[in-house]
Amino acid sequence: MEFDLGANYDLTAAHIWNFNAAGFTGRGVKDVKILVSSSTSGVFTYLTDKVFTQATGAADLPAQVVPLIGATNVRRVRFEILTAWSGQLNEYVGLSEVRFQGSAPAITVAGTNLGPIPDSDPGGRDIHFNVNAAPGVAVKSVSVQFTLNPSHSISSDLKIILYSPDGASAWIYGDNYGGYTALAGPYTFNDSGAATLDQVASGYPNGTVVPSGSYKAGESLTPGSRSVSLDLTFGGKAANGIWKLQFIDQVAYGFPNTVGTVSDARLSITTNEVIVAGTNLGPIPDSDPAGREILFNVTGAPGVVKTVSTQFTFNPAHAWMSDLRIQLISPNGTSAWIYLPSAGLSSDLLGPYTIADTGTASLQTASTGLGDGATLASGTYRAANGATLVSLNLSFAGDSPNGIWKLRFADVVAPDTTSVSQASLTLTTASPGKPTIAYQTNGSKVFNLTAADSSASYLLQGSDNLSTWIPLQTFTTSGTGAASITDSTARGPRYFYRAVPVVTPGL
Ligand SMILES: [Ca+2]
Ligand SMILES: [Ca+2]
Repeated sequence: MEFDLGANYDLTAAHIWNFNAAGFTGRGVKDVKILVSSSTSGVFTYLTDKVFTQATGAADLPAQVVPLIGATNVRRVRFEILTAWSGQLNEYVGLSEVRFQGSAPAITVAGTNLGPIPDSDPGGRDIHFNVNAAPGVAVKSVSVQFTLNPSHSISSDLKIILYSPDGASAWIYGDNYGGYTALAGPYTFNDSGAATLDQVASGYPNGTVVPSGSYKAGESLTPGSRSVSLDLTFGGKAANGIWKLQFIDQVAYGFPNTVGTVSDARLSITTNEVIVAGTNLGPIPDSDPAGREILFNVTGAPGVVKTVSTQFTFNPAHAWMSDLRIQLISPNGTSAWIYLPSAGLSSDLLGPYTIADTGTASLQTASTGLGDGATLASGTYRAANGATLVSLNLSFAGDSPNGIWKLRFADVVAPDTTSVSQASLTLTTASPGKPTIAYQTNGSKVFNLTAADSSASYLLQGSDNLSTWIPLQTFTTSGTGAASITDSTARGPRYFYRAVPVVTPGL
């Protein structure tokens, strides 16, 4: 049995619903060998052997969550079914449903317009990388790689610059010491490199080839090699568009091979999305408002929160869903209701349910009209406080993404019970920008923002106490991440402004 995921993903788990026709659960899959492939037609490699749990024939069975370790950059998954639960050799065999859980790996794009670098020509050669990710996806980190074949024999003759689609640039390589080493590669440039290519090249005698490897990006305009952070230069910018890697050959020498040919180039981008699996899964104590807190530990995410969604699954289904209250709490203590009932409902919750601003109905609205014992279908729903929809993005926009997030489940009515069997938190982040305020002689104030994300929308908020923030107006930034907003409203003697990145329905 093969699954084509439609794109490449780093998988963390498979959710398995085994064959579940009452009286025929022996046709369910028992022993299975799992293999993966990174392309639509390439070879499969062995990943793991698993035993899928036999279904019982009862309705509303939860999925079995099968961890997948080492399943990176997967396009296709193959289940080689070895046995059925009946043990019969010629059994019919099947599954009810399969879902895969994971995240998008780095976006890697091969360069086009490869070829020779024109000698002594400031126009140079531009290698193009056409990045076509999901709309609104912003850059978290950047890595670029190239190979010169034939090699370039006079290293000090070259300079190499990377441009993002909005025109921002970073030096990849430049020479500071007049090197006569040769460049061939492949050379990879990213923030985890230890030294610039120029620093390493200076340690090699003239005429030798600088070894391939991983380097920091660096520039040459000032004495001494200086490194450049590609992540700080390009972080938060829109990923989509044409990136350019420019090779400029500065001098014509009377030697062969002083030009070089770009024979291969790749750009690799990771995005600003963070997906964290919940810990402290388990039973929700019955008739106990303290409840159970699922924990999400977010570390190392750049910028501030832009979008928030969460997913969870119950096992077994919880009858009388209106026993439950569900709340998401950020590391700084800000909270938002996912589900706070304002109507009694006897239908069941099972999941997985994704709660996101992209959903339409709340859990309560979607369950209204379901009968006693019916189960709300898995899908994407809105957070809500009673009958009022809650924007998770707006609730947490501008907060720090890092720290322990909590998803609090309380079951306040006996006797029906359940456990939380799976939960995850997904955040995207954006630069908060750098604000300054200019006071005008007419009493109005101009809020200037720079170094914000060109791909994000922002909401200007005001406060007279630094704890309650009032929405003033939404705005977008220019291609360079700058904006200027005038507030003409008379304010009290102490008034504060901030801008938070927002993606909100209706805004
Ligand atoms: Ca040259
Ligand atoms: Ca209960």
